Order: sequence, then C-alpha cells, then structure tokens
Amino acid sequence: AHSYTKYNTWNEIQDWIASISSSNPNLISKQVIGNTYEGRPMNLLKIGKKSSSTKPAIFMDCGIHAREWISPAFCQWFVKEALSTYGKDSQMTSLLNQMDVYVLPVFNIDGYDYTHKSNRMWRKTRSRRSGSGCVGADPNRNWNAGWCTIGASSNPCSDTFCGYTPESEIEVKNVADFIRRNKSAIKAYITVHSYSQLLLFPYSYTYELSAHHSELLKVAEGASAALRSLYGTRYTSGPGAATIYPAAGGSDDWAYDLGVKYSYTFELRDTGRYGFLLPESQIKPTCEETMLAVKYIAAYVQKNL
Ligand code: 0X9
Ligand code: ZN
Ligand code: ZN
Repeated sequence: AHSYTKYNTWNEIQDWIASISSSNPNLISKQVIGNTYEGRPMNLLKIGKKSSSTKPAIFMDCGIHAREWISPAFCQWFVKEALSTYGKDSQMTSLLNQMDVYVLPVFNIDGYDYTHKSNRMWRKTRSRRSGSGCVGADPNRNWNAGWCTIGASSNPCSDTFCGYTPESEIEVKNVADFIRRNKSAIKAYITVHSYSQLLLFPYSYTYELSAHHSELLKVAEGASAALRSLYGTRYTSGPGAATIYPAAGGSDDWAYDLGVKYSYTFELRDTGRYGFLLPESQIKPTCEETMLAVKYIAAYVQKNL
C-alpha cells in the first residue's frame, strides 16, 4: 500500500495519482503527457485553484534518474502538503490561488520500475536500439542544451550516455514538448535529484555565468537557509559546472535557455553516507526541510511575476 514515509513502487504511485486526483477535484487535475518507452503513461499533476484564465505556473519533476528514490518521494510529499495546507498555510493558499504547480512525480518511470525489480543502481532510461546491446540513455544528458559537448558520453554503454540525438528519449521529448507548449505560463522549473545536498542553477554545459547569475544565487541561498532552519542540514548553492561538474544536456540548462529564468536542480540528502540508499526513516525529515526551500523559491517567483 502507498505511504508517504516509504519508497513506493511505480504501481503504488500510479494508484496514488488516481486516488489523490479524484479525491481533490477542486485543487488537482491530471493529464497524460505521453507514454514512456515501455508504454507507461506519464501522468502530470496540476495543483492550483481552478481559474477561467491561464495562471502562471511552476513546473517540478522528480525521478529523472531511476535510483534516486528520495526524489519521487519528495514530489509525492509536496502534493500531499500542498493539498493539506491549502486554506491553512497562508503562503500555500496564496501560491495556489495565484499560480499552478505542475508536478511530474516520476519522470523516468521505466527506469524507476527497473530499480525495484532488477537493478537498484540503474540510472538511465530503458530504451533499446538495434546495433547496441546496451540499454538506455541518461535522461539528464539528452536535452538540447550544449548536447553531448562536455560531461556526457557518446558510448551507449555509459551511465552518462547522451542518447543518439537530443530528445531521443521519449520521456525527455514528452516533457520538453509540454514545457514548450506552456512556455509563456511557466515561470520556474524545479528538478529534484539526489544526492549531495546542493541547489544548482545554470549553467552546467559551460563555466560561463548566466545572465541572471546573481539573482539565481541570491534565491538559492535564501532557499538553502530556509531548508537549514529546520534541522541544520547544509546545502551548497551555485552554478552546476563550478559546483558539481560540467555536464551538458541537462534539463535545467535547457529550461533556462528556453526562457524559464528560475531554473533549479536540487540534489537532496545525503552527502554520501547512504547515498542513493537513503533510509526510509529520512524521508520525512528530508521532505519537510525541502518543502521550505521549494516554498521559498515559489514565494520569490510569485512576488516577481
Ligand atoms: O549529473 C546529473 O545529472 C546531476 N547529478 S546526479 O548525481 N543526480 O546525476 C546534476 C545535474 C546538474 N545539472 C546539469 N548537469 N545540467
Ligand atoms: Zn540525478
Ligand atoms: Zn508537513
């Protein structure tokens, strides 16, 4: 059965998506933005008070990398908290009145399922191509942003394989198409990974600073301070290339270059003790502290619409 304090399987998450959206029709709706390589529906949740006109929006995805289980756990937590604090928490109420938050609970569903059934350390998608015996591409090297120029591999057997072309991975194409279609409404892009306790922003495909570097850094530092205020967890903020490593073809750089100024990558707990195998006992504290950072970014975006 589904629980917010355990790592749910894809089937449990799928049932949760259906039940949470049907039990909160006034605040949440779902839409399929396409299917994965193996044919699973990519359900995108839209959270916000219904409006007759298009509202400005924040897009957040979790689970780009299959083995980073705390990430989908956070997206589920976020949806629960949004619904249960609307009408109680003044910030959440104001946010959902004025904006919509799109949440993709699991981006790389095929990979996530594979980590539950076959290989806990799988990272990539599960696509196949004749001519290679190796499966999958890195869905965070497959975006059209300096694609495959640095920190990515053209070897299909590598864990950072950039794919055969930008958006060769259908999951990437489905999300990129959705964001392109809703580009004028989407004011912020948040993607959730693990681990390392970092809050990254563009660029990762170059060491050059983005045009909005100082503002993006200021917001990241505010968000990190908010996160730390709960349990003292320390995050480092900075542009991807200099803070973690240069790596092209990532979703954050792509969204930013499309025009979504507030583009952030979270790397959640921990710093390596458990790594991808973060114990379930840390789901609740990790999600509670991360909520503060995401709400900080959302409040800033809302104030600057
Ligand atoms: O390498 C990645 O894709 C991310 N780290 S992870 O350990 N979760 O794989 C960092 C992504 C930073 N952003 C870009 N490289 N664009
Ligand atoms: Zn990742
Ligand atoms: Zn809470």
